[in-house]
Amino acid sequence: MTLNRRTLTTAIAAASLGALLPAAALAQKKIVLGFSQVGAESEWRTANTESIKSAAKDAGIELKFSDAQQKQENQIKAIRSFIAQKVDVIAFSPVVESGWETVLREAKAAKIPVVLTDRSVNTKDDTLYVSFMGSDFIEEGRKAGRWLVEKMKDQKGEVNIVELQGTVGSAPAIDRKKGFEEIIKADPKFKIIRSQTGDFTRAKGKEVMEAFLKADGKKINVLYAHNDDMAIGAIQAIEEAGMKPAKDITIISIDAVKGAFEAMIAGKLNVSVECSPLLGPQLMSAVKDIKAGKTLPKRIVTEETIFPMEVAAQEFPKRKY
Ligand code: GYE
Repeated sequence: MTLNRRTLTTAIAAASLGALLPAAALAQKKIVLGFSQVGAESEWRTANTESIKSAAKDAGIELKFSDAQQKQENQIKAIRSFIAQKVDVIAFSPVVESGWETVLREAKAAKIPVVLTDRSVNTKDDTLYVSFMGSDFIEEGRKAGRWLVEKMKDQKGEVNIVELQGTVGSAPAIDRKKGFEEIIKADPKFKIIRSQTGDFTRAKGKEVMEAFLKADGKKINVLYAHNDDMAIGAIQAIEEAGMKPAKDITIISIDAVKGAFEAMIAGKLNVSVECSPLLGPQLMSAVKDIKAGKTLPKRIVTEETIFPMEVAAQEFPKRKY
């Protein structure tokens, strides 16, 4: 090959580009993810936060993390600040289902993709978010209901149930109630005699259970708690009232966190329906896919099971949260 002027310049340009490449690669910007968390209300939430933080680190994603202390207004503020900072992707776990349209439109106008994790929103316009990843809360409620129906199948008289609901207006509180009721309504012997929110916390679970016990005491056959923390708080209230949890009152809860396994092993909780908080790795791969221009499924459902107290001791060592 004869080296004319043109090929020579091209060769020089290619060589200098090659020299520049490693530096350019080094300087490549990290993906920035803004994440607005609900709060720190439960063992589940703590595990969820930990999963998101460690997965971001492992994935080399820069995480801007904001804790809303269970207040929607704080989440809206955080999302607006992520928009102002021009993050690459916004993810959040909406504390309640409604009231997100305005801020989601602002994110859309700024062309920042939004991923919902754990809890969903009830907007009609599903172009306002890219994907929703998390559990099927209705199905969790159904699992709780099916377990109870089976456990009480030979019971002749009425089964009086008290219910500790999660945060008012939140997707898991709405759906876990719905799924449970759908199953138990098949037999009129099942009666929810009281239902109140315990806001997903131990302290509130205990407080509300105390009130239930004061009002109905020995009439109560079953406690259905929308999460383990409220059940654990309620167990204390039951013991303080001189009754035996899991014996005098059958207790069903949701999450299957370590605290629930400890209570089951101690014979104080009958069953916990699994709800996995380990959404971090899934979220980070979704963020990378979005940046790579891939299309994500609109709904990514977490696979889960149910743990009755009989298997608790054997399962406990395998639990990751
Ligand atoms: O069950 C509860 C937490 O949204 C699935 O929130 C989550 C729920 C979880 O506070 O413990």
